[in-house]
Amino acid sequence: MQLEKHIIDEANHKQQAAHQRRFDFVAADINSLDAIIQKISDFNIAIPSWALGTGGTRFGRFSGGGEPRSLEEKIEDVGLIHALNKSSNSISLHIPWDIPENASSIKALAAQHGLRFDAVNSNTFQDQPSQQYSYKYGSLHHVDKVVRKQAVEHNIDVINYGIELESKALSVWLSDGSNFPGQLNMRGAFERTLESLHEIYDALPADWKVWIEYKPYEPNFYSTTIGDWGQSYLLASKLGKKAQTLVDLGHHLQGANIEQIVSLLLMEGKLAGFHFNDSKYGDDDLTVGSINPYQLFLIFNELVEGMDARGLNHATGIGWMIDASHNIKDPIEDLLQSVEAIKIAYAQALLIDQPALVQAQQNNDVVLAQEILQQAYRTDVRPLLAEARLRSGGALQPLDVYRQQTVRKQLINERGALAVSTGL
Ligand SMILES: [Mn+2]
Repeated sequence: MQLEKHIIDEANHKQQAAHQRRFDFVAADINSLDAIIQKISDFNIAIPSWALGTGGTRFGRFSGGGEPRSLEEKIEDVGLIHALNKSSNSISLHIPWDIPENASSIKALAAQHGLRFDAVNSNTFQDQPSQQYSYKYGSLHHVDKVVRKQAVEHNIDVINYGIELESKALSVWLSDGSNFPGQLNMRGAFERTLESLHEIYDALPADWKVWIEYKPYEPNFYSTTIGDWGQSYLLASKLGKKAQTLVDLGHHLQGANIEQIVSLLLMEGKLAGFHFNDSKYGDDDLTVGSINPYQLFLIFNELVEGMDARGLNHATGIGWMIDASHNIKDPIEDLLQSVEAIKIAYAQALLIDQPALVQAQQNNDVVLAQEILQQAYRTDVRPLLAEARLRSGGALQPLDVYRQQTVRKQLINERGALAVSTGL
């Protein structure tokens, strides 16, 4: 299904007076208001194809009903999100869960919804029925060359699918690691991973990047071969300019200072981009901003400051993507909330008085530095986001419209209560 523009316009009309009151209140104190609203409008976050279904856990999976049954229906769902929030203009595919059988018709369908294709993601953490060798003991780091070769070839296949869709990046996350001490020679595993990644790197088109994701544990519980940003950075540095480190917010041990990691990767030109989610304990894949919105704001402070220092365009300088797939919410509602939370943190970071912060840091005025950050963080920027959506043709209140239009009920009628999306 598609949401007609007049439905969004009618909903906006009803909310216009209340919006204007809230907007005028916050706008009165903001310098270069239109430039900030334009930046908020330009900032889009890619939706992963695996987030349109209800995620499961190792204990079970509870479908929410009306889940997309095909890549085409996943594109339709992202189209719904984008029609409402005008902030999700691309989709990130996971191969082999979402193989585009006919690239030109898939591209045409995406274009109808105003969408393009973000990074393509390979998968060597599961065995597929068609493959010859198992990844039980790893893929790119495997001790057996034939397994590594199979995994390298899969990644090259993914690049080729991506070329047809006009993607510009391959995103690699490896589950390779060990469950028990002694299982693996860690240096050997790293060296084999580097060698495999070199072969993949050599297959990248000139204008492509490879994004190397890290994760400290799970599914392996003793060591992960690309376990932290240092290991990813080391690989990316050895590979060359087209390789960068991807930061997934859920892939850190508790208490890790992610904003510092981001700051230094940006400094080195090695920050590929983000996988957004939130977590309380581990890689929980919770809705962005649901647990620790202040941390997200602090990360965006480093991003905005660091991107400005390098002259990067905020919207396109690095990759922005959600990587979450929670198990009880309506996935579309979850994604609307996540995009909103990301853009709130971004907008708040844009409001930080950077010259004053620099001065406070120079003076070692710790109290004032904190006040400057929290002045921005405690500003309710939601009316700015709503205004940016309004100006872009989206909904003032996307979630309200989604619910008023009973979209999920219609999707269930169309696809069935038992429709199950491919993926996790
Ligand atoms: Mn991720």
